[in-house]
Amino acid sequence: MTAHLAAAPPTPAFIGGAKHNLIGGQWVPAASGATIDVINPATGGALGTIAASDSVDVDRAVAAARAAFEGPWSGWTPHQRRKLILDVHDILLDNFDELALIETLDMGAPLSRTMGLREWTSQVLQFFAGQVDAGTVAAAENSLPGDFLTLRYRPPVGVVGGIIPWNGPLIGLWWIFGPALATGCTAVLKPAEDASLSVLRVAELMQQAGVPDGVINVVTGYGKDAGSALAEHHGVDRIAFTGSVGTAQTIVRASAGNLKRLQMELGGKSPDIVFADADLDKAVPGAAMGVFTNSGQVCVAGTRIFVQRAIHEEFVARMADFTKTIRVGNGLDPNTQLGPLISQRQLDRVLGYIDIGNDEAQLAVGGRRLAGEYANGFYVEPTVFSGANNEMTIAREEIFGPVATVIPFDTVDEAITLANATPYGLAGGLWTENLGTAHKVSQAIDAGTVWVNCYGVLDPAIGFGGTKMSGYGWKGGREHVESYLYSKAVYINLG
Ligand code: TXE
Repeated sequence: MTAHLAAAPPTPAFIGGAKHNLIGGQWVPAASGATIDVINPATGGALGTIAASDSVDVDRAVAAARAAFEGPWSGWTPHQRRKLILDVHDILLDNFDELALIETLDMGAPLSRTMGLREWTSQVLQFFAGQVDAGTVAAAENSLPGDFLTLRYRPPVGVVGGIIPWNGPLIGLWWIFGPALATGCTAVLKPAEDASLSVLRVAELMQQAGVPDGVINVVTGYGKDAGSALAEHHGVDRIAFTGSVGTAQTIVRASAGNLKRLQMELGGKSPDIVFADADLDKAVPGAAMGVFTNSGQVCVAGTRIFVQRAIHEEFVARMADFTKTIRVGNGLDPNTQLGPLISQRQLDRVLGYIDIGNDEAQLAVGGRRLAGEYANGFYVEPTVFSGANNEMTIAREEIFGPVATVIPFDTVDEAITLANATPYGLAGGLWTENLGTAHKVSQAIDAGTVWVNCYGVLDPAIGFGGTKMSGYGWKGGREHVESYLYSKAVYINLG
């Protein structure tokens, strides 16, 4: 079903013109003067430009972050940092309608989703505000012979480089700025070339909230220029990356020069298992939106839906019916549930996989690019393939679009084997009314996060992360904050 845009909200004054980098508190163009056109994925229209930065700009940003790290910021108390994060929280919430609109225009997600990030942003910032004591000095009881005082410190690691993708910059930036502010690190963030505007506006607001110059820096540009320069830079102590496996491998190699600490959150081909005893009124929309949310551009998307054979036919029919009710359209329409894909490149990629799916399996619903008034945007219908098996390309490769693959299974053990037959290990889900099955299967799925009778729920205080080829390093929770600190012991001989 397509949603029709009636009256669009007014375009924020921030949109349009040339956007610059934030380096050491100054907004500056790329040293080369190069820019990247910003495209609205809903219309194909232009939204201005961002800086196409390279290693020269990254050098300057890292120098600014280092100077800030070694400057007065290092003397800020945990209480001052907590107050700063809460001030950032307040200014962001006061301006959230504008931020959501910028995100919708820049990366296509509907307002129904981006407006919903207000509550999430509030939670995540409050969480990090509560973590400012993670580095507080701890004195250990003397365990040595003689008269010793042992102190265990947790100093901040230093300058953190963040490289994030385009599928949710308003979420992704907090996994870097949040722990950096909480621990006293400084950061250089490179957002994705396809979606940088909301990050730039957040950075402006953070300046207004009083974040000192150089503590957060934003350098926009292509991965091969700005991203690789950050990954290689010897002035960067830690890299936090979210994106594709191939790019992660490049970054791991590039970061070897000064042995950076790394956090990698990569993609997945997550299983979502529907047992015959599941409540289908919940499982059908739950599993469907577990794939289609954000037009399938979600790292944890439950794209392999395993359905027990006894209910397989009924499930496919009900999922197809549900999918037909999903409203696809311009994200500015408050009724839109799914917006466009991020770019022509991503549209081509997803349509390519749909072609493969048509050869490999049966198309149950969807499968087309939207035409007519949508022809200039990058829209694709939510799509379900059935009659599939785990060996097919559409069941093995991350599509990162609204494409679900339904695969039948017979026994609990078979479901577990199939679910784990993937190089990825980011997430998984299962739907059952049987407590034993819920416990057994949730423990057996090799993944960092498993949902039972729900999908995609996330508490920043608990967090999520991956195993296998989905990466390493936890996002959220105390563990995440502690990964921005290192351990240091001081032994003092009092004798
Ligand atoms: O990802 P990249 P792309 C998957 C998804 C998608 C595919 C390709 O399957 O279809 O990856 O997307 C920066 N050094 N995910 O090409 O390249 C880049 O500028 C340093 C899953 O957009 O990984 C951007 O800021 N940085 C994923 C970021 O890396 C480099 C989200 C991500 O881009 C770089 C996104 C380099 N050499 C894509 N090359 C998820 N886990 O959510 C690129 N970058």
